[in-house]
Amino acid sequence: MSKESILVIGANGQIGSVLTGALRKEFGENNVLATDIRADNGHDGQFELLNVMDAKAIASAVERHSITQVYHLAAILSAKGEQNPLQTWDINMGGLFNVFEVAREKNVAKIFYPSSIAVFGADIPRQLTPQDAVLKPTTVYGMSKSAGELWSQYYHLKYGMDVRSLRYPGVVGWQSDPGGGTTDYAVDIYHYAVRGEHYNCFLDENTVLPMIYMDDAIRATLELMEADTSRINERTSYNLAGMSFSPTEIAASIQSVKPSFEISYSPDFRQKIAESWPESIDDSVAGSDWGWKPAYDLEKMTADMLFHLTAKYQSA
Ligand code: AKB
Repeated sequence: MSKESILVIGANGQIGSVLTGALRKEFGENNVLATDIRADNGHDGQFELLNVMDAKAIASAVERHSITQVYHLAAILSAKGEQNPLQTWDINMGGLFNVFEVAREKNVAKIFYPSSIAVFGADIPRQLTPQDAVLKPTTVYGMSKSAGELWSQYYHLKYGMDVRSLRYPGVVGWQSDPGGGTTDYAVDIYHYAVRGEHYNCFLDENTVLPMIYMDDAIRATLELMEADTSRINERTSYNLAGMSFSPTEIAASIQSVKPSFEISYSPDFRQKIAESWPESIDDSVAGSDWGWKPAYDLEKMTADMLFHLTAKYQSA
């Protein structure tokens, strides 16, 4: 019987919905409370409505469920965030402070805070961007994540809070839909391919970005959170890599299985965001500190995505 009692905030999101299932498998159905600002999207276990801007509601959930770990996944992402920069800052930072303050007051043992490759901007090597590259993000989402990383470190240094964080690349999975990100095209494209439809990509054909398959992203999160404290030397956030590809390359990998798939390109405002980010990430520090190693490359991901999405559409 697990001693952990886990709160997931943002459990209906792209990563949250898959991570909640994985945590329930690991720690038991009844030991993971899924929460989101939107109504339950079919979670099997306990679910409560929760707005991360409501500190009292977070405190009440933590108290009522004797929470020992919080996964704080609620945030506005890069593309959507640019529509209302000040509101994005308020929600991304306000939510973070609410979670950190409740965790500090209620002595929550461990917190997971997702960061992103969006923390990077100008003046970085764009190939194999290192762990300690300068952070000059140009989106409000990236700015909030970069500030959030420093606050994670601050709460650790000042209060001894065990906050752990990953800089997720674009996450690609069949189980859930992304929302409001610049890397979302890499999920959408598979849906169009499986439905037999033409895909018009919002990024330029040669824009290379770092991505990771959902299975790897979830495993990285669980491995980081389960690693012995002595192995966590980076208290801002760990660089994390899976693979890197351009829209042309992902299209070619789909066409190797579905030769009739067609793609065109109409870059929009997201192109500029993508161009400010790294093309590939050096995650060797995560490898040496807690043993991180990705399992999926583009070919393996395409095979898995097409298999699962075909089954999903057939059973719908
Ligand atoms: C986005 O595109 O905004 C996110 C991210 C890379 O953090 N997927």
